[in-house]
Amino acid sequence: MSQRTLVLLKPDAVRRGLVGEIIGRIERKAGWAIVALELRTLGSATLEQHYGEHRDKPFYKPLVEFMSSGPTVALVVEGERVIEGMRALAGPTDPIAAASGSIRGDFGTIVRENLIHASDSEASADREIKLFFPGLR
Ligand code: D4T
Repeated sequence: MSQRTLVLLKPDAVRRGLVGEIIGRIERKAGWAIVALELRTLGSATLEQHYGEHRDKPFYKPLVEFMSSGPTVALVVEGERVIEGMRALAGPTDPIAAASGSIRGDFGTIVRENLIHASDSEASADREIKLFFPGLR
């Protein structure tokens, strides 16, 4: 089942020089392909839409501040079961609980600065791809 998913390499990943390492892991998954990629600093309008479900949570404001604190790499990855697969590659939200071998498990310690976002369902992927790459066919 070929799918597309929206991936963000968050400002901590860019600042720490981990973009090549993380993209390399994505590229090495057999049959997956990057079909869109852009470096950009996210504004509050985009982040309000992207993280709208968390608007009322105590971590929302610091999360938006962190996510707009520097450039992010946004990409769309296409391939077999890529939505589930990218979540597995990333590891769970809390990097301390994430297994070694996952991106968050190998490089993270802080929940907010957990390096990477990947869409969590087909509905989220559709919505997020339209938000970040409205012209993508
Ligand atoms: P994203 O959406 O960035 O891929 O992360 P997850 O899908 O793994 O986790 P999430 O939606 O629950 O959280 C979104 C984002 O908020 C940060 N966060 C989360 C935080 O700063 N403090 C917290 O307590 C939680 C739960 C990290 C990811």
